[in-house]
Amino acid sequence: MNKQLSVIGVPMDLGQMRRGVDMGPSAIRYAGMVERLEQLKYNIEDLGDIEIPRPKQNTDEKQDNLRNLNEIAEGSRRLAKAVDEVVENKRFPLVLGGDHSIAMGTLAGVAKHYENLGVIWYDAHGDLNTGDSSPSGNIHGMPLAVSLGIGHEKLTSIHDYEPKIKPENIVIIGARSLDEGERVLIEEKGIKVYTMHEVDRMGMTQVMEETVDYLKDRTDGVHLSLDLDGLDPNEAPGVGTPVMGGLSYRESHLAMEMLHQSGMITSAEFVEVNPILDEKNKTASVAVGLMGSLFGESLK
Ligand code: EXY
Ligand code: MN
Ligand code: MN
Ligand code: MN
Repeated sequence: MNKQLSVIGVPMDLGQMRRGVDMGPSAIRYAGMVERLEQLKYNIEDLGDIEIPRPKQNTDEKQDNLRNLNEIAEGSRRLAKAVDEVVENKRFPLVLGGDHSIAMGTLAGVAKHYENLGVIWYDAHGDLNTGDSSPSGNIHGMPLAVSLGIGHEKLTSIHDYEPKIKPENIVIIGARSLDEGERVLIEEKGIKVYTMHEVDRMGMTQVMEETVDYLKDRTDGVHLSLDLDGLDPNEAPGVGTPVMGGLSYRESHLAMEMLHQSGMITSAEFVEVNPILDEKNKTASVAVGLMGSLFGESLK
């Protein structure tokens, strides 16, 4: 794994309705991220936070069922530029959210550097909505579709190219809340999904073995987009859209260890940590614990 890490915080809360997720990057830093990774002998440069524009109008006004479209598009462009530069400098981008809408910017910055970027989407949700299919108008439920080039042009065109990724290079893990339009898209595009049902039946070991196997020959880099709501809300309560019956901390820890062993992860983001909804920074600590495993902590 690349030992040169660049951390970028993205205090974005415009992709959904619960305030507080903009403080996610601080919460993760306070949970001891840098110290934890320095122990693993990484060289860490913290680039601070991207500036996110504040909406001028009432946040409930939507354009084409897309809440805060212009501000999110602008924030994503700034993030894409910063991430692009990190990859250009041969460093590993580690992005801290912020709600999951930030993945549009992260992927825009990363995918430019790969022919076939793989994406592991660790999440209770598919994030495959568009303005037309979304029940909420919340853009944090759309970044995976946008990255496939599906959705509003102001979003799909971020960083001046599209699409960013291909459907056959995606693996979704932990899904248990998919809207009708998302199911149709998954079927139509042949996106690989391990729902909670499959995780329960197969076990996380097999899910990760298959995931690594599936991605290793077809991709030239793999981005991990880890939404903390992929975990069960009992263990990661500080998220805006919790869904019961999620992945355990132990399963997630194992998944991160296996990804470390695979050596295939070339960029990562940890999103949806909302310290206002959290219990004593528990969810941020879980995020840092998972980073420890992803970046190579082990008991031996
Ligand atoms: N599917 C629902 C929607 O589009 O409104 C909920 C999306 C939640 C997205 C979270 C962050 O992963
Ligand atoms: Mn998500
Ligand atoms: Mn989610
Ligand atoms: Mn372990």
